[in-house]
Amino acid sequence: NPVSNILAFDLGASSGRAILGKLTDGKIEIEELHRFPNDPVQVGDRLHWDILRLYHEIKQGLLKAKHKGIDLASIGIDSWAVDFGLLASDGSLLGNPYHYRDSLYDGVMERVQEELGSGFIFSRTGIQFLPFNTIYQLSAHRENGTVAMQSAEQFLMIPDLLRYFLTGEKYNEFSNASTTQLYNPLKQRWDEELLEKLELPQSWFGQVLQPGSPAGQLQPSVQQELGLGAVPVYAVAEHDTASAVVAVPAIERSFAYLSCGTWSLLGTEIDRPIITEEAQQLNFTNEGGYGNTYRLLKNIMGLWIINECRREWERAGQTYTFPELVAMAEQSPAFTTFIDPDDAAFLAPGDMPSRVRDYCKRTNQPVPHNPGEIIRCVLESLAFKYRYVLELTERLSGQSFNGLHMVGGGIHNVLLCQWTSNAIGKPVWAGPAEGSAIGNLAVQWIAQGEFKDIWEARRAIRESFPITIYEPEQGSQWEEGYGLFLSITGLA
Ligand code: LFR
Repeated sequence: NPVSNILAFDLGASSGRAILGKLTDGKIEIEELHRFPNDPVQVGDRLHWDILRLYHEIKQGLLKAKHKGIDLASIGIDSWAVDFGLLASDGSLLGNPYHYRDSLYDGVMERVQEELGSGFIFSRTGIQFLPFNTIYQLSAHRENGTVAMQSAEQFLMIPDLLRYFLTGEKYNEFSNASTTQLYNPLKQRWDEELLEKLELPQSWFGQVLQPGSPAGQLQPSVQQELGLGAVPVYAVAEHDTASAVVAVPAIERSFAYLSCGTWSLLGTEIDRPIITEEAQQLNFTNEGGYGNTYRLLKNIMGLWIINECRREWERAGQTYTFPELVAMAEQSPAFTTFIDPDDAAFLAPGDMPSRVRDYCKRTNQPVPHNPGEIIRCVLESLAFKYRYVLELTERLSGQSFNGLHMVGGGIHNVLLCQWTSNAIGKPVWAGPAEGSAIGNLAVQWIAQGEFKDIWEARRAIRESFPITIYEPEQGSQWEEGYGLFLSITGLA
């Protein structure tokens, strides 16, 4: 069989990469052609994504492929969810997209819930209540009468927008559209009643492509600029978490996963959304996935807290690498202090070490002082929160899991993988680390008939990438620690 070369652009909240995928006789190889920072830019009080820079970096990725003499069969883009750009009638982008952690969105969710009723919103979307969902972002822009809202004609999410720059064609995509909390999975279209109540024009919300759909090709101006041909562009599972779940190397249909990066997303893949009162109460989500599947999961704040701690210490003149911090945590005393990583205090960027200390003070715990103690507290709390959400996932889905798949860059943190296994008392299967990029590639290959279906793709992923197995370590401290964690955080 000839080799199939394709490219995945995977944009995360702190960096992006262009990953070349090569498929030879069912074996996948990947190569990182280009990696670039994705630094949000604060302008006054507002926090933006540098969308044109990201587009520039995508073109650099295409050029690097060209300079290596690679003939690309196709490309696809995935990114974080919920964020968007608005287009004017002439097709131009109205302003810089906002970062979902912008303080403009503070308190908006509560107002919209009050106005429309949480039950109304959840029953139509099946999506968890997160203050940064697109529905609340758009409501905030409407309340503030931002200029973009007045001249907008079309709504595109981040990967839609970049794909549009490349191809000139405007489409939305299902996995990402679901995260807006404006899409109705039962009716399989944008929810007209919700849009109407929010005074959002239906005409902004375009055709929603299923992941794996052809979505155009490099437009002539781009071909000319880069000296490339009419490379086909696919709408992949454009929500990075949807792509990561495609790449879970599961054998059985019923499996639990943890996509571990800036965020930790823990849940299971199901065929029909679970839109019940219990799901709403537990604030679970049913995000759209590849092949009409749904991701029943919860967002957990994840390594964001540690990244923000690092940034804060760096601002104070102390630079620690991630491995250094983890080593310091390992040497600090165990099960001393806990946080609920999903406390609202940890969502916005800022002085995270102080917020961890404040949380400990307000919950009458000893206050962690040095970085080792703080990181220990965060990592143990994350491992316990994983157990908590895993058990809720079992309850809600009526399944029981004999282990947890971990994918994403977070699996480089060996201590976190081991502690997760200790906390859940079950094995953790860690790999692959480039989950989102590999899922992005897999969807393109399935669309091209290189794989029969997602299960054949998952088998190839299992056989192509190493998977590290962590078994729970003996000892009852983790069980006792969990009890402490639950009572301190009030989750019990
Ligand atoms: C992970 C992720 C999550 C989403 C959050 C914000 O990268 O896509 O799934 O809830 O970012 O978009």
